[in-house]
Amino acid sequence: MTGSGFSTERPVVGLLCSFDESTLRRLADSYELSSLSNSDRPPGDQRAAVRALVTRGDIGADRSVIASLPNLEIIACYGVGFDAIDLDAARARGIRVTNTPDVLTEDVADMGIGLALAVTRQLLRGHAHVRSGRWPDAAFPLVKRFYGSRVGVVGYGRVGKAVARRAAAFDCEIGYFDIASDEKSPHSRFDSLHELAGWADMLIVTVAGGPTTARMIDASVLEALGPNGYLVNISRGSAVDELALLTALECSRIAGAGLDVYWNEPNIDPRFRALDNVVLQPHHASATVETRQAMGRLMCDNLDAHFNGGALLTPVA
Ligand code: 8YV
Repeated sequence: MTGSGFSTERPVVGLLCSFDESTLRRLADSYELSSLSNSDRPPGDQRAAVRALVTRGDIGADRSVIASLPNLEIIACYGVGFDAIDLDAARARGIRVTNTPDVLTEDVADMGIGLALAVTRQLLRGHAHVRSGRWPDAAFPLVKRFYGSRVGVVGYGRVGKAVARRAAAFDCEIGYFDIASDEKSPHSRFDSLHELAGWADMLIVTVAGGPTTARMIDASVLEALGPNGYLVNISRGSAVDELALLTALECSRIAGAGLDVYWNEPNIDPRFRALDNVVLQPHHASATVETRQAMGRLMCDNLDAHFNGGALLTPVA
């Protein structure tokens, strides 16, 4: 044992959050675990022992956490999005960073289509209507069709393409907006987000988070989407100007929204709770047992590769 209380044989991994059970077991099988998530900063010798940091996409690792771990070698993220990790701070110290792409793509795309169906077909209100016992006295109003609608995919990466594949099975017409053009895509690329929003019945946002996409869905995009249009966001809350979205929903400037992500998670703006034209999810797009286990395996495989001197499987930096 060292002065920090850790065995010197197994690398010490700092945890910024909790993980699914199988991931925690696998981490504990190979590493000494040190919880860093408490607001009380662990003592210096405990921090000095930490050689790897594991975190989630939404939590990331900011400059101050990185600075507090003088012997950090690798940050392994349990998520595809690494916008909350300060890559510059990591790079400046030669700290490696990995994420978990691909394994969550299909589940995230399922959530996109699930929200699209839920908000247009008003599944949650229909459910509440039946459960309330009001059905015999009052017919549930007609809703909006999803099948055959025009779907504008914002961000045409892995998740965007998986959403497009699913929407095609609903006979939707699909257009996309992305800085990169995909020559092989059967779908039309729009030159501007506003044009896409003006054309689409529904925008499904799948972009990566970070400064280049911050607030890209702003009041003018929502205005172009219009009073019959819907917004689904399965990317990052930061991609949407949330105050503009709340106003658009409150004033029926758009028809509705299906949201899995928000600016301030989990303490979302309380105005969302008063709206009946939204379907809200608790940042759960990748949260199936199967996918979370796959994310955990990939995160641990990256850690193992680092400590065994092998090539990282999915490096970000
Ligand atoms: C999860 C995510 O929220 O992969 C991402 O970028 O946002 C999600 O899969 C997260 O990383 C695990 O909690």
